[in-house]
Amino acid sequence: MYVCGIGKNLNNMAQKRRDFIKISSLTAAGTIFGASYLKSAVTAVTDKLGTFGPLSMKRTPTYCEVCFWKCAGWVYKNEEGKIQKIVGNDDDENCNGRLCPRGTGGVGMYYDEDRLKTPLIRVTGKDGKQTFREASWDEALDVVAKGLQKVKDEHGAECTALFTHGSGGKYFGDLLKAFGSANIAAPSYAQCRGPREVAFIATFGEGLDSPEPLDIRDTRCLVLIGSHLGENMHNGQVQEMSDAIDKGAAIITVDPRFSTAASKSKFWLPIKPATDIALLLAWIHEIIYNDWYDKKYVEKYTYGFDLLKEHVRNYTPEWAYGITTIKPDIIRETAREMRNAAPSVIIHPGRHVTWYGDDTQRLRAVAILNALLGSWGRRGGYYVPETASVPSFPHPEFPKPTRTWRDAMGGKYNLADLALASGVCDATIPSPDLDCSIKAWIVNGTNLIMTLPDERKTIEAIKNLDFMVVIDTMPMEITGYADVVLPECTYLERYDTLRADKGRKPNIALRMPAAEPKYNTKPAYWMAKEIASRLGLGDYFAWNTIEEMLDWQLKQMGSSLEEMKRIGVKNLPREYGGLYFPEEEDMEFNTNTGKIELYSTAFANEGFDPMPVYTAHETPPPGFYHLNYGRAPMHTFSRTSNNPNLVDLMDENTVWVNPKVAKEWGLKNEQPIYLENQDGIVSDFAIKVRVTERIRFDSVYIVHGFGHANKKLSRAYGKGASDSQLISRVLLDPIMGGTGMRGNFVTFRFSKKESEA
Ligand SMILES: Nc1nc2c(c(=O)[nH]1)N[C@H]1C(S)=C(S)[C@@H](COP(=O)(O)OP(=O)(O)OC[C@H]3O[C@@H](n4cnc5c(=O)[nH]c(N)nc54)[C@H](O)[C@@H]3O)O[C@H]1N2
Ligand SMILES: Nc1nc2c(c(=O)[nH]1)N[C@H]1C(S)=C(S)[C@@H](COP(=O)(O)OP(=O)(O)OC[C@H]3O[C@@H](n4cnc5c(=O)[nH]c(N)nc54)[C@H](O)[C@@H]3O)O[C@H]1N2
Ligand code: SF4
Ligand SMILES: [Mo]
Repeated sequence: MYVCGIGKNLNNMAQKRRDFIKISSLTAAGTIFGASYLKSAVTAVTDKLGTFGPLSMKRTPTYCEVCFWKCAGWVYKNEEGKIQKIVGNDDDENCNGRLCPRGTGGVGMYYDEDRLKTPLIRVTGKDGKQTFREASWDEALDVVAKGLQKVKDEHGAECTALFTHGSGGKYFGDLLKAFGSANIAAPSYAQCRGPREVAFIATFGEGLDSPEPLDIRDTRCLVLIGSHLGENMHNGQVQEMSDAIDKGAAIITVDPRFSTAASKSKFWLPIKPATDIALLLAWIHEIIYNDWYDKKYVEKYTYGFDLLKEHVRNYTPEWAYGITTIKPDIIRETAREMRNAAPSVIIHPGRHVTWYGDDTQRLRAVAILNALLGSWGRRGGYYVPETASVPSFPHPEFPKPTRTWRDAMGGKYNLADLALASGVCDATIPSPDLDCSIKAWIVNGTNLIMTLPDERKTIEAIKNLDFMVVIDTMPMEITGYADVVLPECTYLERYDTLRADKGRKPNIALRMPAAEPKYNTKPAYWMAKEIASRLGLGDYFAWNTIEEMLDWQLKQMGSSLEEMKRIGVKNLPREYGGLYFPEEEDMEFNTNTGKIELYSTAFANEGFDPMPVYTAHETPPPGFYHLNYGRAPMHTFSRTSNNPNLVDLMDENTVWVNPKVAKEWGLKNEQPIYLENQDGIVSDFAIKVRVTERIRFDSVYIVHGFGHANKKLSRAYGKGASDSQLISRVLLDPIMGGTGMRGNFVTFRFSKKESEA
């Protein structure tokens, strides 16, 4: 397809497109996109689970933890009390009653016989080799409390840190704050959406968070810049995108790869990697110089329009063509498409946006384009979300730490609004510039070895620690380096905090156990409370049982635990009436000027370009290709690659190679090959080649989360290659410290030996 030309209007190519997508090995998920797709994919997974019982089976409410869209659902059990299936809750806006394949396959997390089964204490050196002895909970928790207390006594509580992803973060976060540290970091910020949040805060005065407040269902034009919805299975967005397509919305996909979303698009722009800012500037130029922007809106709400107009004067489509390889007429045509749909147009802000180190500026360009088209606060654009406010169970005030992670950043990244996981990792490696390097890590629900770029650095940091405890459900790579491993039961076996997501309506959802914890596993809230009481911090966890805490919270909100057990999800009325789109009202923006800042005063104050500029990035040397990576619909990061149900759908990743490149190298489909990056790092395992037109000749593509090196993962071990291992070059975003991960190049090696020679 790529050879057909740059940026073709794909409207007349439907048949070819269908043929094209058939070659996808994404099975059902790649071929059918809409509601029927979701149903068929769900059936595919549930069929693997065996027979369904009657719908009179006992059901308990939950919200999903297979990814962080947190769809609410019902867990069904058969007569013997065995968990049979999970289905979506009809009242939940995140899923509208339908889970994605991963959510349905969440049952596999519960049944996975490779799970962590009992607390573990290290017996040999910190080598990642997973040599532990089994311990009782009492002993393991004592060791954790002592390990943390020793660091506090010797270095201060500020030298401890929490890395977390998922619901346990609340409890371990409270524990750490009570202990006296504010170093709470999640890789879902500096390795994911951080640059986007900073760019939108600078422009509109607020970040987007999750779920993003995008009115996709009513949009008339959706522009996806590397957001591969359909492979990125964030449920509500995928459903709304298929609804929008059914209603005739135009999709414009900018992606060097022919993604599933591209196959559903009116326009596919196979951009040269790392050049998106040039395309965005050319679009801004077209919208402004053709007078296609929303004049009333821009006049009323924005700051810096004249400066922006001058700034983009020379960024013509012809200029961008030379950089992006997207033809000028396609740039013009797509700009017109957006303008025709405005204000019901969404330039999608993306989510995993840490690509090339200038990501905050790219997302600023995205935010500016949305502002010019007037889509913020408009139907079919960005809606105004509301969040339910859940009262905190009473506890003493947290102490104020004397130092925080910010003090370890050397005055950099002041615009980062959350802690940087990569920054806290760096601050663990002793340096003369630091008052104290971090000495103890609590790692909850994040496989840092595969999540942070440059694993060599992560391992070096860990080796400098006095103490590390890992809380996980599976023997993932990170557990191999822990002093103590605490096995958490899965989300199907526990209560958790109420889900209070933002949305068109404020809402809450309950997760409660559908089954007793298997093996000798426990919920995170219990572990945190036990550790707190050993550290003399029991007052911060003053509830006796989590049921008591939840019931207290719910009663403050006019509900009860008993009600939530029955309904699972409760949608609350909007506090300020029914307006998701206050277009006729005056909007206010929490920026320095009170306006939407096309010219960012906050960036100018910090010495950064107040308006986005394009800078060229390195291109691959001869014989090397951009290492491009992304999602598969049936897997989440590295967390599902051992899940028996999901492994049935996809058990390894492949490396996508353009036919031209395959010919040059003599590569055949299914041929196992090693990948070597620009720093001489060779993938631990061979990965099978997939020859496909769907990838540009200057790039290869692999799905993230495979290539596990831990033998205790019996299904995932040695399957495919790990992108994380090959991401050794990090392009740091100077504005907020995000770790750009797409500046890595790989070449092919026919054997592991050849590259070692
Ligand atoms: N190379 C590379 N790196 C990336 C990305 C990429 O695409 N490529 N993506 C980035 C993005 S967008 C993000 S958001 C981050 C995600 O990063 P992470 O959230 O760290 O993702 P996972 O690697 O899946 O790690 C999740 C860990 O949680 C464990 N776990 C699962 N369920 C539970 C539970 O109920 N309790 C506990 N305690 N543990 C549980 C899993 O076993 C696993 O070890 O990674 C970022 N890093
Ligand atoms: N199934 C599934 N869905 C998920 C997740 C999961 O693990 N599994 N994780 C969730 C999370 S936390 C996140 S953050 C999101 C991540 O998903 P997204 O935010 O949608 O996407 P990315 O991972 O950033 O980007 C992947 C796409 O970017 C394209 N790309 C690569 N280089 C370039 C470039 O230079 N320019 C452009 N325009 N495109 C480029 C790739 O070809 C690929 O299609 O997915 C979410 N949804
Ligand atoms: S999108 Fe899928 S995996 Fe994510 S929370 Fe929803 S059902 Fe679970
Ligand atoms: Mo993410």
